[in-house]
Amino acid sequence: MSEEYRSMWKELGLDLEAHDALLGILGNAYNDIYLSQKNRPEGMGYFDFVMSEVHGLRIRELLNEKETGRKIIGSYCVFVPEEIVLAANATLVGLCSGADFAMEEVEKLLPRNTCALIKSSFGFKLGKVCPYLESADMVVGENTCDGKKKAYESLSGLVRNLYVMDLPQVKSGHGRALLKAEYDRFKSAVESLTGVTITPDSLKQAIRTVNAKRAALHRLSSLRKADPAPISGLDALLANQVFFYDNPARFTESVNKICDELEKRIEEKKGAFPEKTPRILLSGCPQAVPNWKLPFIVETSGAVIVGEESCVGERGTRNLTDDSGNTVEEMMEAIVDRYYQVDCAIFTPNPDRLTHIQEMAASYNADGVIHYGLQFCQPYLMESIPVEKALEDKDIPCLRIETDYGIEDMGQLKTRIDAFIEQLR
Ligand code: BJ8
Repeated sequence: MSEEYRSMWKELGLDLEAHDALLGILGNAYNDIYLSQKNRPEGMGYFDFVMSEVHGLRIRELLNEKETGRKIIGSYCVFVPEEIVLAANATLVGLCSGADFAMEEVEKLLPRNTCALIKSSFGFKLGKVCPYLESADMVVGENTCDGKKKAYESLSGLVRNLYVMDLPQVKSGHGRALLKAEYDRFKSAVESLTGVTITPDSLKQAIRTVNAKRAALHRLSSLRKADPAPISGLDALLANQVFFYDNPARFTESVNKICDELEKRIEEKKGAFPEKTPRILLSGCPQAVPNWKLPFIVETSGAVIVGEESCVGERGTRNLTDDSGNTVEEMMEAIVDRYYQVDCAIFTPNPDRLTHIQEMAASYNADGVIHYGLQFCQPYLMESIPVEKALEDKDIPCLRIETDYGIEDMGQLKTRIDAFIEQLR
């Protein structure tokens, strides 16, 4: 790593030794999991580069933005509207993390039986290894699951400027009104952070920018319906993960470029895996970088992942925001309408998610669904049972997995996944 990056990390307050260790693990995992894949689209070179610079060049860019007065806002959930952030001339970055770090320290603040995603976020803070978190001028927490909402109480003592957004748990008139009130409050908070008043023009432009990012991923998703699948699930997951870090316009362009290449591959019947490879839909908890364990096992066991019903995937990016409004208020209503459709398992009841999984399984021609639940994640583990039932009703085999970020259960997971794939052949 260049000396320039090291001094940048030091200025951000990172623990350089711990950070070196993290980058070492990340680099090795990336080589073993990503670069060892065969038949990758050439366009993935861009994402390989992004990952190799995820704590380097991208952080340099964010710090350059800060020097011009632009603010950086970090978030842990897809309910934080990027449209509002961009319209106020700020940048949104995802902060969720997918690796265990500083667990001893974490367990002094959180019960051991907290999900890995929450623990990991604390670990990256306590271990001083996340340059995104340390660059953020505002960190947004949201009242979603009990684990997150209680964890933010402790996180408020660890990060500066934690902003907590309340979210509805029930999709009712009251629920929508709460979401609208909270988005209005968030808009005011972002405006006062940046000193920029959102205008109809800036909000429309922001909606279009975020819509373009999502539309590029929709295009990518629909190309995965082909058999042979033109891109591996691992590579498609990476694009969905980079969505949360990259410059929006550059991301959109890079995904569209891959899609152009995938269209040609489909014409030539060139796949990431041979035709008739068993096709799997993944459903459940979000998979943040570098949580690639499950797709790695699935795709080295003779199946291909063709879709992710996840917030790092279709649940997060599924709907566009109507950009036809003329006033800020009309567009704020459109933003609420768009996010209100996100069918996170924290909602009760949550029938739309079951229907959406059935629809995804059909439209991606999935032979089976693997439900991915993080240990101690009550919303998704509870909901995995009705998900399995809804799939049974459509004669779609479902395997429910409960795991964490550790590698200890890899052998056991592989045995179960092998048997599941065998059943699909
Ligand atoms: S909209 S899925 S990003 S809350 S895995 S922390 S639910 S105990 S992440 Fe999420 Fe927003 Fe919902 Fe999506 Fe809690 Fe479960 Fe942990 Fe989770």
